[in-house]
Amino acid sequence: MFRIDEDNINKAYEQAKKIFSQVGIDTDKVLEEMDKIHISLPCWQGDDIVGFEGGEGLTGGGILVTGNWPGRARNGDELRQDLEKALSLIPGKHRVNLHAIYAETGNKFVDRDQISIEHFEKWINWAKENEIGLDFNPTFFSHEKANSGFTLSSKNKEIRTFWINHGKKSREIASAIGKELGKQCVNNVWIPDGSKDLPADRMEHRKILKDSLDEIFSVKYDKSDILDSVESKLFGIGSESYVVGSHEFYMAYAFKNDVALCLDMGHFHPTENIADKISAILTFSDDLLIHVSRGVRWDSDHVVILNDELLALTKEIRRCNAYDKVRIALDFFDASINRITAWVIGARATLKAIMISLLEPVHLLREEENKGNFGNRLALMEEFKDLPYSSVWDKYCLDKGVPTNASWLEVIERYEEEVLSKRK
Ligand code: RNT
Ligand code: ZN
Repeated sequence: MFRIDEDNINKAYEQAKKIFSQVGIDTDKVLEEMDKIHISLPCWQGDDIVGFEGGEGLTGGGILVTGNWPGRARNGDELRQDLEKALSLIPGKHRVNLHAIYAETGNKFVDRDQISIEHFEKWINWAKENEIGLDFNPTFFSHEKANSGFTLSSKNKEIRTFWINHGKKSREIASAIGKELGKQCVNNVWIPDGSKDLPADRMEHRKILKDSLDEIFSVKYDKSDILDSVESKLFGIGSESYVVGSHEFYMAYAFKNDVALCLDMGHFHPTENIADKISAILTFSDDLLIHVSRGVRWDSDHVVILNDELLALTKEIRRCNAYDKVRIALDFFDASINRITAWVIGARATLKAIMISLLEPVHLLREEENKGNFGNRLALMEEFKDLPYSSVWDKYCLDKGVPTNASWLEVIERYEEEVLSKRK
């Protein structure tokens, strides 16, 4: 597999360092800044969002996993083993994002309104051993009480109460995880509620959702343990005409109630880029969660790659000087390729985009902007596109002790042979 040898990586880095210093960028400092970046890996990419409840797997929710690559993780031990493999191929120290359905309840069935911190003991111990943070999500899908298409916004009181209790349990768990690990745990609420065809009453469900959220968030926790967030969506499969938790709904809710907003890159109009929204939101809020994803036609969750949308996002975070305010969580799921490969592609692409944003000579762009010379500004943006970013990236991988270039694929090939292929 493609790999530049160590000597050449070091030489190329020294060269790149000089080039970047000519445009006022200190590459050594950027490498240090990268140490402060911790992105969250979606545990659900490892098992096609099946979870450990022993049910039939992902159902409803307007999300869909396709593909049948062999080797899906079937339990907590396998999932953690796979995550460790993925993390070993990603430079830096990162986080893992859990969903409530990844509770480990032994052989006992525990419904979602009954789960508690003890069911995440193994995850917590594992996170401690690996010195990583954990994030959390209540799971409002793949459950008989979600079959009507409505959960927190359901007109049925019994159903709604069940999900409110699940939301409360999840926050309790998330804050306990944050406390245990000494690292703030982001607890993100996303619900699938909506309808395939035109509703006659859009208002009622939104009022109910507001009340349900009020109840869930009425319990106060220490913000150093938990950051609450709410995630909007434009449409999903089976909710094409109406989504209760729309962008406007949650933006208003978040600002009024001091919870963070979550923007998922795949949850807006196909030509709408969320990069422009960051400065608008951060004018009014100190926190923002981004679900880094890739929308393709009607699917909002393809594996993230280094494309223009991703670069627009990271450059904007950098230009807002907001890497300490914006939490970055990957959100994708693809079962048609090796699942560990999927994690590593998405994580490396995101980190590369972050690094490129930190290496961009923004001050020179601003200089032209402040002079009013927008032609120069645009020209410089174009010229800066081919600065030797890859030489700094290779050095970063080398320094962090992870495989450089495409050589990580050899590790996956071996793992597939030795571990995944034996999962029958
Ligand atoms: C679904 C949302 C949500 C999920 C995860 C599994 O459209 O993006 O974030 O992807 O909770
Ligand atoms: Zn998402």
